[in-house]
Amino acid sequence: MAVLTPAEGSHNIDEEWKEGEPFHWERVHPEFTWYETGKVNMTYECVDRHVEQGRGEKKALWYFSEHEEQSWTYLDLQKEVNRWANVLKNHGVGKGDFVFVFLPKHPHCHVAMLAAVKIGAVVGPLFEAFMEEAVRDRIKDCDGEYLITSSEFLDRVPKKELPSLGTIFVTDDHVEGYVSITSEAKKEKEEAMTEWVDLNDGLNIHYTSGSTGKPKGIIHAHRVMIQQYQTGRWVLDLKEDDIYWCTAHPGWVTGTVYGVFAPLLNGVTTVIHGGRFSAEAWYDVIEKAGVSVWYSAPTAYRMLKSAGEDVRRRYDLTSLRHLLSVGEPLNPEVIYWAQEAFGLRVHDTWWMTETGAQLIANLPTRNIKPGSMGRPIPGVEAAVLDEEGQERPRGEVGHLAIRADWPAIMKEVWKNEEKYASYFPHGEEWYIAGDLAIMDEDGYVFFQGRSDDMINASGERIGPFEVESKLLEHEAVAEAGVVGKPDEVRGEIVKAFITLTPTYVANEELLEELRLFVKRRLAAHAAPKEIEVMEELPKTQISGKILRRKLKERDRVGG
Ligand code: 6R9
Repeated sequence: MAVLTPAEGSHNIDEEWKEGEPFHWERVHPEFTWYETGKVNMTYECVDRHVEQGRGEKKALWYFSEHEEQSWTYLDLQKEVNRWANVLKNHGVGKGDFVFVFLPKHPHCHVAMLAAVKIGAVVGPLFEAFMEEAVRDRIKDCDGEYLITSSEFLDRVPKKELPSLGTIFVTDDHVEGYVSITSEAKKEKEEAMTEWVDLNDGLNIHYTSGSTGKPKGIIHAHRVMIQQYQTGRWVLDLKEDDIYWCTAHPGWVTGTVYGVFAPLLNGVTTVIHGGRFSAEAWYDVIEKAGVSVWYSAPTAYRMLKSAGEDVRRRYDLTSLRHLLSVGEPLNPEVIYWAQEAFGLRVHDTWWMTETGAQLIANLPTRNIKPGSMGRPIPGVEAAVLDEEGQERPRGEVGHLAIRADWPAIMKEVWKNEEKYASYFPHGEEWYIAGDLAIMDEDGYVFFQGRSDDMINASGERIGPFEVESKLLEHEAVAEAGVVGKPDEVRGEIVKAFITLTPTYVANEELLEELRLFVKRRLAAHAAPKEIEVMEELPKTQISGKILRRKLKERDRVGG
């Protein structure tokens, strides 16, 4: 198997940890104020601490949109967070209250979240493109009392259906019937009291959709900072002078953990880009800001790839030094493309809303095996188990499990102990992720699919990811989603949904060529019996993951 060796250059982890050495998370504790005081607050560690330590003039946030650029120092951020925190307090927000934040990617979203956390509230960031129902389900589930939003989003807030909602704050100056947090903040002091809480007190809530039922509220506690800081340091490799950009909105856990908390904990400059994806706009931000560390998702990398070399060559992207990916399997083809396009490897990372921070990753110092998510990070132990909870032999597929003692693990599933318990079917020792994976002799973990995505065709188990990645190697294919389609004879057949790259048109000849392409390069049984060309693949709204479940349903209904 091809192995990509690390590039030259030094990384934070070099001097701090050697491969094979044990690592205990306690080692990180002295980095924080609570190590001495026993009391903690995420906002203090993200913002105030840097000002107190003389980094107040350093740029904390750097915002780009089509019409505007803003830059905020750590001191600016501290003052505004404090003013907003005072306004929230004046309106009765207190420790443990739920404060939902429904705002676009903008510094105000950061300020709102940090202000709520500063006074001990539990913040619930909502994805900017949510429609009425999604907003309602989430706020209703935990009887949310407060919401910070903007006037352009108000028509998606079904106020009448949300009796628990007391105050709605808007980030505009005058809107009848709402509290303008921005104008009230102008009258407030630049200082605010920090609500010192315990490590296990609630910090934020993110709703995740399972395969059934309504989304579940995953609550994290302030202790997540131990791992969020440390993974920022070792996995993202954030250093003093980095300009860092995570493309996710805080409504997705990635945007909260690695777009807001981890970079601020590490004291770097965070880039925020308002607006939608376009290859031109994104490359432009990288060039203008001089982004050095970039964290995005496979879908974004694939879109940049299919936007073509001509577009990319128009921008100076030489500031980039470290690329990362999360959320979906990272196809080897994307890694090879990035090597050509940027001269850099893409470092995959694996984690979940429930896990609170990265657990498996390609550390900057390790070899990368394209197709693998990497290995457990220091302080994390992973295994691949069978249905009974026994370890599977190396090289064989099973349930991905993590020894349940990492600091960022969720605190609870809101009002749903049963759901919480379902992650621990074999007792407290192992957390079962719901992903299927293979671990090789060297401990590298290869993602195979969600447990419910595996395909069983005539008794052969086929992971959709492998077939998708193979299809992607063909230059006609821009994106691919592979599912099992019910079949009377074979149980299931492999069915591929694809989108084409710009110069290709769908015809029988091409589809046959693709079938043969997979058959010759992978295996006959893995070659899609059916291929359907789509304009666009269905994706999760928040994180852009290909929705295999939707593709499956489509097949059942459409035949
Ligand atoms: C952070 C995040 C979690 C699920 C997870 C898995 C998939 C995440 C991945 C990956 C393959 C990776 N996933 N990272 N699959 N390779 N590097 O994505 O959280 O939205 O809760 O999703 O996403 O299936 O179980 P969340």
